[in-house]
Amino acid sequence: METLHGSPGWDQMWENARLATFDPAVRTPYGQLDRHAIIVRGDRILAVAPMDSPAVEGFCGQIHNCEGRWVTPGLIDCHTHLVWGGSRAAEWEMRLSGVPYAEIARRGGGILSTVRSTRAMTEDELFAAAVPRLRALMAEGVTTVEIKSGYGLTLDDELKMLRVARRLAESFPVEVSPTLLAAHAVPPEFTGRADEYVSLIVNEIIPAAAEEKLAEAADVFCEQIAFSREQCDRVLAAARAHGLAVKGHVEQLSSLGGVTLIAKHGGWSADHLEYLNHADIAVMARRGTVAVLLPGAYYFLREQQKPPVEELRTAGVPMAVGSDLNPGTSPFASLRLAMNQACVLFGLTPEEPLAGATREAARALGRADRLGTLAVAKQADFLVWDVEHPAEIVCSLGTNPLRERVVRGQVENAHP
Ligand code: DI6
Ligand code: FE
Repeated sequence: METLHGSPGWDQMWENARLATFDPAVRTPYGQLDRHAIIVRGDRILAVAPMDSPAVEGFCGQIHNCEGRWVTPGLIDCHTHLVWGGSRAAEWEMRLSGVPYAEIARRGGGILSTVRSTRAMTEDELFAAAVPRLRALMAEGVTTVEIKSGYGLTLDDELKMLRVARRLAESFPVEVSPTLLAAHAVPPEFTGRADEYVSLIVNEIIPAAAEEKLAEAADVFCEQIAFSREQCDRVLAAARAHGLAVKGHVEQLSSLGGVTLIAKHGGWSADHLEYLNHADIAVMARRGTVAVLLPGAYYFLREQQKPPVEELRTAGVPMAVGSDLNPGTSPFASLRLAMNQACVLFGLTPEEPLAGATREAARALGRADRLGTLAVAKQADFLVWDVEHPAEIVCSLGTNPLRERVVRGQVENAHP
């Protein structure tokens, strides 16, 4: 099939680029390489080469001239809850007037109010509600996105959410990493019987999600207002037994030891981490667990306790940054805003959240071998930006400097 962008089978080259490769083998800030080209065959990067190299000078194929622009890997949002029904803006209004998040949750609001709305919607309705959120993420450069369930909390409603995630992946040029978060809240019909709900997750929901290949990982909310360490342990053990990867919302509002649980099960990532303690940092460093920072929730909840970024850095724990896009604690569809917040609120350098939304986010989704850097053999997912410096991607909000979005070697509409 002929396309506007040339015949398939032709190699393509993006030339005259300034690359922010985030490749650890390139020992400059941002993995910067000036006057370089990326040569792509099919959906893979065949070469990353200087403009005066024989590979570039002798190139025969379709040429895209970047005219000196910056090119980064595609952005990866490694933590979102982007499928949901309803709105929690009125609850936000209450929170602003002083009612705490945990108190709203105890009154049946919070996550459970979204559960009511989500259960009441069909798969088609949930899909339609999710599309603008996904489009917003993609428009600012997201090429891979993690999407959690967790607002269904019955077998059918959790699978319904995961089917919406699958449909989004089939409908848009974006890769989706679907995560089962049945252990997000105790559903109202199980009030006072959390262990029985955990049994339902372990015996029915996890096996069904794994069987239908609707999820590749399982997540838990290990928190006083959600599930205990022991309950999370049961969920994660069952997930592993069914071949799912694991991760967790841990140490967000209190320190329950969720991180050691994630490490014990060989988890991809431990997320939030405001109340992470010193011993846990050593465990993460040893196990290579990615610390996923979610400054959006910290900002919207007006938390005071920050994750121990300096200690994570010193210990060499990889840090990723996600949007945590959800209707309650992080209601914005912008990974660039989350990266900005990571700098302003948590003290990251601009390079850190950019690495955290590319290389480290790929690691947090078990995709480090294929995504996250501009390097030979990686998937050709990258972005061409109208910026003078990569920090501008993180710094200058409100305008969108994304010029071109390349996914699996195909030029996609930058503003879908
Ligand atoms: N932690 C969060 O920040 C979100 N879920 C979680 O476990 C909040 C989700 C919500 O409030 O709807
Ligand atoms: Fe979350």
